[in-house]
Amino acid sequence: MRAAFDALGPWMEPSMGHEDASEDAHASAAGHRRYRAVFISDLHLGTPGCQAVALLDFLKHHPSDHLYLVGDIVDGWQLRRKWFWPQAHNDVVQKLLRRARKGCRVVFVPGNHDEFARAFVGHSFGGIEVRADAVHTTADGRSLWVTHGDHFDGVIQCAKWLAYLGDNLYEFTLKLNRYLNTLRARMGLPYWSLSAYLKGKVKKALNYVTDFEVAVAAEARRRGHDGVVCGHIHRAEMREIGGTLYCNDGDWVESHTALVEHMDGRLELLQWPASPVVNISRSESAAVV
Ligand SMILES: [Mn+2]
Repeated sequence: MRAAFDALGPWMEPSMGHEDASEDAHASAAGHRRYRAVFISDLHLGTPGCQAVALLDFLKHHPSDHLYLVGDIVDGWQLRRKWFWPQAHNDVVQKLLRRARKGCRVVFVPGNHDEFARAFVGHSFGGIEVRADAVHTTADGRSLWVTHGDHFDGVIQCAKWLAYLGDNLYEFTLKLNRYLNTLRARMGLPYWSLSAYLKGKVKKALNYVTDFEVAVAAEARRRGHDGVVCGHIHRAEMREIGGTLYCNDGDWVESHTALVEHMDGRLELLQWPASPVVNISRSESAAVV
């Protein structure tokens, strides 16, 4: 628990009022559109992979009435192993706290990487409410269940295994492939393609993604909601699954994506800096649902 409080330390720093006025002036001068709600997850603050600078810029350009932090905001797993906390990560935390101070309702739904915060469900820190999950009602009356999504790992075989594998694995396997085949050649064995083997694995991985999406949507429906907003699998997506709207707001490690609700209730996946959202290839109507 001590570690949990330590990790929360940056969240609880005193306000930095001096930047407020200038930033507000900047926001209104630039005429940034205001959104009803912004959903972000999988920031993984505390890891070198976190795209904190892009995220800060995104937050500056997307003021909102509601802000949902949909889990894996601070990566407690990584911080426990090695402390990594550059200024930009602190700036993100300050920005979130400042947003709460300025009247935005900020709700933090912890994920598995910041599960330490689950001990504080029902409390609020600097105006940020910590919730096990949340329900957001859109301007057009749709009820969205907001959950990180890691609880569905149990229903998806090997998802935990997948969670630990990243880009590093790919590079590692390429090296391994060369090494293995050098050995095989020495032993007079024919070339064996590890990459072909992995292609099969990747196909299976895509099945996990689909299984995850279907499971989360089904649970939202079972709970009586029109849709769900989650994160966790770092794959931005918005589509109907069996009549339930499945939204995954992506991540700020690779894809720099967020889900936003316009003032009229329209939901949209955004990538920042703006560019085609590469991750959501399977959705024909990726832009707006
Ligand atoms: Mn997660």
